[in-house]
Amino acid sequence: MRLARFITIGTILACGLFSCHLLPPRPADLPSETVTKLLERRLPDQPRFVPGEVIVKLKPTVSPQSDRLRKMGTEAMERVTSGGELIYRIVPTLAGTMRPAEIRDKTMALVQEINRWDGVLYAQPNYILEIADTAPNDPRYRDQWHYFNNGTGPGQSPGGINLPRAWDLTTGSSQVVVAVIDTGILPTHEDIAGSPNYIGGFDMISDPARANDGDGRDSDPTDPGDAVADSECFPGSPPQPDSWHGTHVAGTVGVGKTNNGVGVAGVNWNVRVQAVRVLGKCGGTIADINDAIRWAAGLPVPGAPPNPTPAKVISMSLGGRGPCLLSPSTQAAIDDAVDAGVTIVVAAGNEASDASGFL
Ligand SMILES: [Ca+2]
Ligand SMILES: [Ca+2]
Ligand SMILES: [Ca+2]
Repeated sequence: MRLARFITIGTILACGLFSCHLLPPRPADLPSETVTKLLERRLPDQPRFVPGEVIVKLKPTVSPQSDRLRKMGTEAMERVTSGGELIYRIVPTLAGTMRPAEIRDKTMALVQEINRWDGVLYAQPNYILEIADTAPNDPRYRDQWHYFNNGTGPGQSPGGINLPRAWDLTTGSSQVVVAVIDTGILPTHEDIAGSPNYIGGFDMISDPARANDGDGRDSDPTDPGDAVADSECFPGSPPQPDSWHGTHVAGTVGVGKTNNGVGVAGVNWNVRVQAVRVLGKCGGTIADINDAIRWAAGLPVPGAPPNPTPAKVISMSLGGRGPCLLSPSTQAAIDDAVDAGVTIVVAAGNEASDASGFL
């Protein structure tokens, strides 16, 4: 993605976004083993994608070449994305006879082949993105270090954003809607229940198994948890506890009540926060994320109701390994949202790695 097109304050925001305490139970109450697992959550070394699926953008005058697809053992799914892309997939009966490595290889071969066809603007895998790290390395960051002034002296914190001085100037505006594209939210959390800052959202996860709430897309972005067992995501994938990451991020933005003597304070005391759910068990697909970006921006998404309160700011604290050019469909979604006047803020991660190496 052309990072210059969005506000590249990811490092600052990432520090803020990952530092919220709005977790039930509070991290301090979690078993140390669980905390260790959360801290060890890292992006995989290689980009992951949905086996067998290819996102394809055709030129406007071109129609899907069904015969050609059939000969290749593929078909076009009925679903059309918010970017007008089609999703091709290996025919399920064929995929069922293939080993996982074969499906992965065939998916990449299909991407290369289809990109060579006349009339194709781009073809890419349906990448899977994940929480862009859950926490910085120092577990004590949870003690509001992010509110401090940046520095290493007494009462200071590297990466701190000096919030008390900012609050002297303003505690934010209820006119600003921030969409948090993440794992959803826990609306019954003691600091969120009854908060005027929470205005609902949408659950954009199309795969019920990934969604973990019993269905595909729906209007309730409540986070049912995203814990996974050993090897549940792919062979050898580590077990993970529920992250409650979306609640965590939204809490830092300011979805809860602030200055109420309960829980934590948000960066913005008066903001309106919309939860758009895309990350479930084993992460979320780029096709769902692209649709979530456009929905949050107030743009149409096939099959989803219009967003009654389009966002001025979209927060995406998620990522995957690989350069942005791997996903032209996401660049298109970002461009559409920016053209609609939305500021997009993305995590730069907490891994001291060049942000250009992440989707
Ligand atoms: Ca659902
Ligand atoms: Ca739901
Ligand atoms: Ca509070």
